[in-house]
Amino acid sequence: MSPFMEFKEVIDLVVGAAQIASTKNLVEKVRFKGVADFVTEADMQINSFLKNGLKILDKSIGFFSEEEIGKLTDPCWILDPIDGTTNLHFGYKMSAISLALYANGDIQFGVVYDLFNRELFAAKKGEGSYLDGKRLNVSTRNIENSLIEFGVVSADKENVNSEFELAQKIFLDCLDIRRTCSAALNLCYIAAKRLDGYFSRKIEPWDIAAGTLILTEAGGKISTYDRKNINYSTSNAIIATNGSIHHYMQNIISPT
Ligand code: LIP
Repeated sequence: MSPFMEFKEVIDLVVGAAQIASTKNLVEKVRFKGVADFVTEADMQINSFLKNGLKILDKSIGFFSEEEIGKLTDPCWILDPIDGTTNLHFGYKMSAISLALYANGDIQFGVVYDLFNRELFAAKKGEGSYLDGKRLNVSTRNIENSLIEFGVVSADKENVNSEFELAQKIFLDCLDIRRTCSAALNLCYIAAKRLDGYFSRKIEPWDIAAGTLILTEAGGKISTYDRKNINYSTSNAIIATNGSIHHYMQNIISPT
């Protein structure tokens, strides 16, 4: 039996919402939230579609989303209607809907739906991670053979030196690096052995809530730069890996 039976209607809602991102004029209609920070009409419409749909399923669960001012409650849905909005607006095909259920102080369920490849990543706490129904396990690659993704804070161009310095150091030790800008998909890609590590000095909870569970249920690790667990009520500095290279990444990013 699928571990996701109880979340079937939630998954159907997410897959249904993806249609909105296929509407050309909704993706082109863009508003600037800040430096290098866009919101399209598609983000707003997916937000409303899912908020209303989730409310009908269970009105006692809170709602915390990139596109709405609010705060984390327990229990709560954590939504990024489109993770990789800039990618979507530019036609760079790396964007996803990311939805997680936070309850009892942790993520209990997460789904990330790739808007272009139509791949569905999902995980339930204690029951594993799946890609289109197939169980996922992280790689066992060491740093020499690893592909590493990194995030930068696009809105803070004056303080990016540290990230590029770290990326350079890691680049010299690993196989190669990437920066594709959907943190949700980056975490799923580590779960699916397509990537081995990811780091970012500042990432928001909705970008990583679902991906964190998908990663850890596939055997991966995630921690903050100061070696703590993720705090889902605020932004975090994160290191996410296949587990095998976690010490290497921690030691290079924040040596004790
Ligand atoms: C984006 C992230 C991306 C990160 C950007 C941004 P958005 O999310 O997923 O990886 O580098 O700073 O936060 O804004 O497209 O949902």
